Amino acid sequence: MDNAEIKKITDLSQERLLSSGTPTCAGCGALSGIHQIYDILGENTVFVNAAGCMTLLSIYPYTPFKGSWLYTAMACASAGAQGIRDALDIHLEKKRLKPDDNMQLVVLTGDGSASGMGLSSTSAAIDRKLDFICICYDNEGYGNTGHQSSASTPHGAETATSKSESGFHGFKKDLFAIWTANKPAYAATVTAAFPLDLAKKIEKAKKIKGPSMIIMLAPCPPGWHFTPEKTIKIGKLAVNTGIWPLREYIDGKIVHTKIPKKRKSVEEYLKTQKRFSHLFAPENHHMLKEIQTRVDDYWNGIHV
Ligand SMILES: Cc1ncc(C[n+]2csc(CCOP(=O)(O)OP(=O)(O)O)c2C)c(N)n1
Ligand code: SF4
Ligand SMILES: [Mg+2]
Repeated sequence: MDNAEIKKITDLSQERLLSSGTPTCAGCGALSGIHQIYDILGENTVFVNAAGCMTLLSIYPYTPFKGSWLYTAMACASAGAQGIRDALDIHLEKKRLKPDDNMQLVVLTGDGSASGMGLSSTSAAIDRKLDFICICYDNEGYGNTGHQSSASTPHGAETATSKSESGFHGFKKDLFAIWTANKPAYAATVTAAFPLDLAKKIEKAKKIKGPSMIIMLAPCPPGWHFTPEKTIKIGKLAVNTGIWPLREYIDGKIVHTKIPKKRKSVEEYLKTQKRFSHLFAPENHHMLKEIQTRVDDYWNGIHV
């Protein structure tokens, strides 16, 4: 490819990036959270991105970030992060990079990758005590390829691959429990609807050396079937019904950073999204009860 061709391609991609404003959907809960996270992490950040919706943030050779971006296959973002960390460390050691120019390493992954094929490389990176922040935006499905079920899809939700009358038969995999079993330096759950809670946790993740794991509930209008202006309301309901516990794992202990004193009924959350509408049919009422019982059991079992 000659220089003229390269220029044509780069001009075209910049034009597309600038004209699209944002390549994600209106009301994207993941993007909203990433905005907040980036405000705290700052420009000296390298994103290592596992294939998914957020991959669209980068149109080669541009990204909306001032730092750097590496795109990887779904399974291996945490392995890619190790390579970048090693390269940065060599540059630091050889004084080719000033300590002030050191970069924060962030893996940006969807729930499909994080709770499925990305588990192995992430577990290995935690074992090696890689100094990175792994951020999983959890839109509870394979968003980028048309909202198929992932291991993180909640019980009963309708997805492109769970169209039966009772929705997804499986149960949402507990990624927080899996990650904390690996004993990282820090782990937390967040959502963009609670920006102060999110900010405090990202600050901590940035300061603590070693692997920090963040799971962010990311309401997704086209996947969950709601209109874009409801993203924040749905994030708040997820927390206030107790469906999405805000918690952190630090010094080997789990602490809840918000305990909803009077939990709203889970139905208030479920009825905001068409993916759950079939659960309100009389023959599925037992499923609503089951979902409520699981949430109640969780909160009755925690020690505060
Ligand atoms: C091994 C492999 N299988 C399938 C795909 C196709 N693919 C690209 S993105 C994606 C969905 C990933 O889901 P998730 O990690 O939750 O991210 P989201 O799309 O929801 O942002 C899939 C299946 C792929 N890139 N690699
Ligand atoms: S499909 Fe969902 S997660 Fe993906 S860009 Fe759209 S709103 Fe965001
Ligand atoms: Mg997803």
